Amino acid sequence: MASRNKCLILGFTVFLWVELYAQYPHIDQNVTCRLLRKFNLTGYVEVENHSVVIGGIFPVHYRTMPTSDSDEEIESPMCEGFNFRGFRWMKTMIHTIKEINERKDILPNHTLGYQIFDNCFSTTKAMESSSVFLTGQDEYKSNWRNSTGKFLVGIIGAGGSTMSAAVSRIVGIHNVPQVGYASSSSIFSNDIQFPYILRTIPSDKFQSEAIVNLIRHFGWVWVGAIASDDDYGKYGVRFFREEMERANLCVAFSETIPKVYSNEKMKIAVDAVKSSTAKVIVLYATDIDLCPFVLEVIHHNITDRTWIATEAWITSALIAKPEYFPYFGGTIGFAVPRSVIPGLKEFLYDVHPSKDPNDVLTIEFWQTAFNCTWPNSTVPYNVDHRVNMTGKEDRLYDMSDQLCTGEEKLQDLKSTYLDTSQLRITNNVRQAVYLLAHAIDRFSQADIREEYRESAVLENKPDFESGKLWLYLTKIKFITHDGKKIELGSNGDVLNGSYDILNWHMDNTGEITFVKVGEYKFTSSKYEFVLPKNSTLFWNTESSRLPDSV
Ligand code: TCR
Repeated sequence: MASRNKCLILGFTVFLWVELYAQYPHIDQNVTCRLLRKFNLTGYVEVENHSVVIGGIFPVHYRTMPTSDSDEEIESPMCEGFNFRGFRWMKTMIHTIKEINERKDILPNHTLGYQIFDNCFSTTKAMESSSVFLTGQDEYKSNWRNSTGKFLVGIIGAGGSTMSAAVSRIVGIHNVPQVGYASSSSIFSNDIQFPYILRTIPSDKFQSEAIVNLIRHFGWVWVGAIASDDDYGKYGVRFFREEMERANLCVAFSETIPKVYSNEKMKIAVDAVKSSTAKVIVLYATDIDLCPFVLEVIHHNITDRTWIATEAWITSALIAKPEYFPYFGGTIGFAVPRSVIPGLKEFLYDVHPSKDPNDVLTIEFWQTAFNCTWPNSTVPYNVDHRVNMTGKEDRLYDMSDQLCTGEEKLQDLKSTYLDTSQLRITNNVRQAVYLLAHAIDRFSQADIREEYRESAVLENKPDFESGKLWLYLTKIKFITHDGKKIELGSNGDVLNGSYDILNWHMDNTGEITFVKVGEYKFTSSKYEFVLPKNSTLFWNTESSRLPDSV
């Protein structure tokens, strides 16, 4: 019972009142403009009995749905398209916090609480979450230091670069550190623009360099590029183009995939691919943004191309589907190194909608995974249909006729959520939590002014400045559970790291496999490109031989 009380799982609606008293000389002096915004945020919160709270933001849905605002209320959008991978990331944050709380060697006298929200892969939701972190759930004053009696010491997230940038504009005002697990854009290396962002994923500067080295390795000189229309794709490709130029190689074309479906813009990108003689094309986008483009490639029957994948889609279940193999087989690119996380699998399996009727994410997970409706649930079960090839909305948003019994077996399920064979960004989430925990630990023990000691950080002394935690965060070095050293530079960037080079094959059961064919290691001053001659490479060309792109 005690643990149930401790654990407050939410399927709640947060109201935020913004009162604007506008005084116009020509109009009635008493005109009051009141804006009521209703946030529909979902996530998990456990703050009771913990001295410190960590925020988290994860994409558990693929997008927001349009809303119908009334005069009275401005409704925040609801979300749709359950993202099993994002749900795994969110659960990993909770798992890591629980692990740290049980450990005696980190923060022995304190435990970490959490407040975690779904951003639905949208900037709006990410910013709503940030407001709630700062103001509490139902007040309009900034009270991140004291209303709950806890410190919000930092935020894990917010996922993609564009979302993290938006969040930083809000929480950065209060110097709240943000640790990114997937925000790889090179913009965050600028610590004047983003003074409080650190990350456990390397900057794309390294990935763009790695791509050019891969291109050089295979002797390609004429390569196309397609990017998502956001801080990830645009800055990634910008760096890529600069590196190509430096290496005396040519970019045949460089187009973007629209964020909001536009037939016209999509056509420009597809036509560029179709009409170019470049047979090798870099796709700098996350899988969610890439999906409509992938459908176009299939629709136009574009085969005989070799795609260079960035880390954001190389192991994506959304794209690595056997039926797409004729078009995307032979894809080669980079991935964050894989890890095995002790105890995570068991933790992920420990999920059942009967545990808590308010745990709307678990109910939706169950309904979506087993294609059934949880009895008495108001959580819609939704089939994930994006805008289709003709640009028409092709969305089903419905409850399944079949009721869930609760006897459905997770063991029988083939779900990205439970697949622990490719823990890459998942491990970045874990290390982001560890980074914060180590820094709080060090800070709480530090030999700093007496009045700042321990109590200052952990008992909510009003003069505690979270900016001071920053000094510890950037100095932390630690060894991960799998023996890797984590060390960040003063701007919060990973100083050295590596990518696996993966190539898409099909195994004899008809599944796509991600075969590691090489490795790319880097520090800020040098790199090492390893792709042994005897690696088995699969090429999707007519001859099955290395494509020419000259
Ligand atoms: N950086 C992307 C987001 C992203 C991502 C991913 C999303 C990365 N890797 C894997 C989903 C799955 C890398 C960004 O926007 O910075």
